[in-house]
Amino acid sequence: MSMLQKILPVVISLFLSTALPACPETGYRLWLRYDKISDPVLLQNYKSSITGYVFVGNSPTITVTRNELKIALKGLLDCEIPELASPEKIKKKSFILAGTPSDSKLIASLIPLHGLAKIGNEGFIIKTVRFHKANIIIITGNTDRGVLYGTFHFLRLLQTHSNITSLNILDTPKIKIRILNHWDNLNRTVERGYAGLSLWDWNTLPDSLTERYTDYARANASVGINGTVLTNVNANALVLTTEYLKKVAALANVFRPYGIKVYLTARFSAPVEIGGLKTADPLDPEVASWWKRKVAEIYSLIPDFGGFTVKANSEGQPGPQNYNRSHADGANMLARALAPYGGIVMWRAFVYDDRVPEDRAKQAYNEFVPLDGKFMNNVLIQVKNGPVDFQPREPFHPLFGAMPHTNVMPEFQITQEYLGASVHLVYLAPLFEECLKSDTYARGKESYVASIIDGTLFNNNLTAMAGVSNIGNVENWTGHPFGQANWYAFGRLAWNPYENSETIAEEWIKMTFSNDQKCVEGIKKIMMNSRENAVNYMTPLGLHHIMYAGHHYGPGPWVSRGRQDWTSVYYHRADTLGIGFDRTTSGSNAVSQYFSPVKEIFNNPETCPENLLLWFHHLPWDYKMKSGRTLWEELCFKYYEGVDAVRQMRKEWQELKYCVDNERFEQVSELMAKQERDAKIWRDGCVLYFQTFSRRPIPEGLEKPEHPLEYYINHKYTDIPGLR
Ligand code: BDP
Repeated sequence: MSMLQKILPVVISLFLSTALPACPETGYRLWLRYDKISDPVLLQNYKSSITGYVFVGNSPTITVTRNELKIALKGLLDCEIPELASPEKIKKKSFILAGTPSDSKLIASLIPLHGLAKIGNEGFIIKTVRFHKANIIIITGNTDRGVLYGTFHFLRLLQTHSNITSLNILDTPKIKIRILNHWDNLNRTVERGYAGLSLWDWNTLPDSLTERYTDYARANASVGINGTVLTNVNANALVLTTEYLKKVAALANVFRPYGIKVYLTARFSAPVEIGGLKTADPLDPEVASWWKRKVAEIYSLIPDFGGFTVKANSEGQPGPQNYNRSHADGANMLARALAPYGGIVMWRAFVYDDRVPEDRAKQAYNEFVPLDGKFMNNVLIQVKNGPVDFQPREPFHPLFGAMPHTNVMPEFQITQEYLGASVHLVYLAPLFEECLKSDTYARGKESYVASIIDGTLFNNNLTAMAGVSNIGNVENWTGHPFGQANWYAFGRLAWNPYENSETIAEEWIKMTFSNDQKCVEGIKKIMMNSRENAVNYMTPLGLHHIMYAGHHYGPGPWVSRGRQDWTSVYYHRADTLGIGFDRTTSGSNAVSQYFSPVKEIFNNPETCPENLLLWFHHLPWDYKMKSGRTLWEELCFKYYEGVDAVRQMRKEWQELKYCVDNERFEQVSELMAKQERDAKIWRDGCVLYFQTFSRRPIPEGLEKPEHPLEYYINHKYTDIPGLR
């Protein structure tokens, strides 16, 4: 063979690999990309540590886990890693051994029992063990689900280029139920959804089960999410009919191997609407037995059904109060039907009514605290992170810590209803973290929200955390490529509510974009600043609920018509004297719902954190802020700071072009341009509107708004996904 003949194929393949464009990046793979490890030294090191793998056990969970590892290793290590036979006979030097100790005597002999005793039924151990001159990486747990989570954790180590030479990891979730809430309707529209239609294609279910359902389950399992409520909290009783339950069962079958249970929203009036009863009164025996029969039917189709989420007597939804019964009467009636099967009820505390002459922020507490101790053990009260409604910034909800004899779970919103939909880059983990790390003082210092919801403060066995999903059927799942980070971060925080958002961001960036250190730092900076920036250009200094009525995307501080507690003027209370909602002891007294010293801190404008000032106080325009500026000036500066930060972020993104694929680079660049445009609309609309009360100039040196106030009031958005 001539030299030319020898090198020709190499030259051709080299040419092809450089000349052919890489596959276009759609974002579909989320953080489970499994591209080849770019660092050649590390790649070699991983290859010599993983020369084969063996799984023991053959449950559906082990099968999908084995498959995940196989695909991932092939991608990451760029070669087929052999699956080995029985571990005892292996001659290899370094391999992975995965399974439970009950399926493998070898694992049982190598993993200490006291370790296994610590990890419950979902935790895992990853440990490098020396055995007959071989290094074995053992991935184990007490159950196959532990092995599944351990395998995803191990893959995350590879994806984030971590050292795997001598592993000794033990991890277990701190919260039992880690659940997404889909606000998906049966016609496939998604309430507050900005990423296309619902994933659930009810027309083609139960027969057609697309790959997407499996990939959804994989993504959730990879971050530890173990439950999904398929339907909108504004529920449709039809989903409880036999026809739909069969479709739900088909999805449950797909999700089961990944450790994910399905849950449904229960419309309280279902016994009337689909059951033909005259009433849905929870104390009526016929109603209770209708639900018992319905629940029995559900479990006959879905043996591991999770339970119900219920929005009752809230925003027009039916509930027990329609029959003069309490929330406890309603929740317990459903809980009794579910209890024999191990099912649960997540009963939402998002209850308020404009006919109640009381500050909306106080109503949930007033309604639920007197019911503390009256709920059954399989009920959780699902509380939004703040007392109003998923605003860019709210204080923590005063119900956290106020119901020591009740299971209380938080609900966060992953979909960005009030934070720029799928157009603004806003990394939400710092918002979630702010709530979780708030000290309620319910049992003295260090009574963090996290320690209430993980059951440690009040000894609850049943714990949960819910996130309102931002997922739809668009190719990249979330619309904005950075929306994926919010899904990811929710899962990681539900697994460990003490984790910090920066660590989570770093992991996600490495898995989703690049391990290049400069790149990671650059993207992380953008993400970590993004939530505060959005607060600044939307609702600085504790302002809240001043968005456009209806779609909630743009500003609407002028909204004053219709139901009072749905207007903006109800919340900002601006007048010629000042601005802000007086919730002090001399105002609505919402501060009294917090424990000391939190209530005193909030009650005094001098000690109240400035970022919550106008949440708790109505202050004069000339009130002196810590910066030395007046309140009016500070408000303007914050709004301008917000827009300037978006401009800065755009510059920083441009510098990252070298490490981001073209598709996502361009998509994010375009979205950031829109974000700047719309941040400016927020700023200018709000500043001009509040100026009509403050009657003071916009401080020297700040650019003047482009248009008069009327322009912002009449502005219509034509290019924002999902706005209706
Ligand atoms: C509000 C949303 C509304 C939801 C409601 C809820 O605007 O669409 O139905 O929350 O959580 O923020 O029930």
